Amino acid sequence: MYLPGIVMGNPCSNVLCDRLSVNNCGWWLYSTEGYITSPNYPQQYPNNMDCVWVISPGYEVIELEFLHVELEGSDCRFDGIQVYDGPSINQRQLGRLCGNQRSTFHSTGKTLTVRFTTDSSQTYQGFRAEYRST
Ligand SMILES: [Ca+2]
Repeated sequence: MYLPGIVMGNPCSNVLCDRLSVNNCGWWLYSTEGYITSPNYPQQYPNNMDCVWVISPGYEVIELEFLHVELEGSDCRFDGIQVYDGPSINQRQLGRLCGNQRSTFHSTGKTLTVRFTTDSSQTYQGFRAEYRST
């Protein structure tokens, strides 16, 4: 479900900003197209990250294409990417990526949320993903 109050409001009034201030990664994206990468990309990402990006360009639907993914492990127990169909990590999960998995995700509404978490050891190059709205 699209929640315009959250998208248009001050992002620092919700729990997302607590996360941003702690980890200094992830942000809100309002451009009609753009990209996100893991911290330090294409150098190795840090341990113990929990990054959240909210993609909210304001058009009908969003396509998010992961062009490069290089994470620890292949079973999502260590480091991973989760994609949610809406403005927070409490929305329906569209899918997740680990290891070298790549995919393209489509929102049903105007907002997508991406979360990237890493554990306490073993880092890799991370990921780059591009999004566009139509
Ligand atoms: Ca790791």
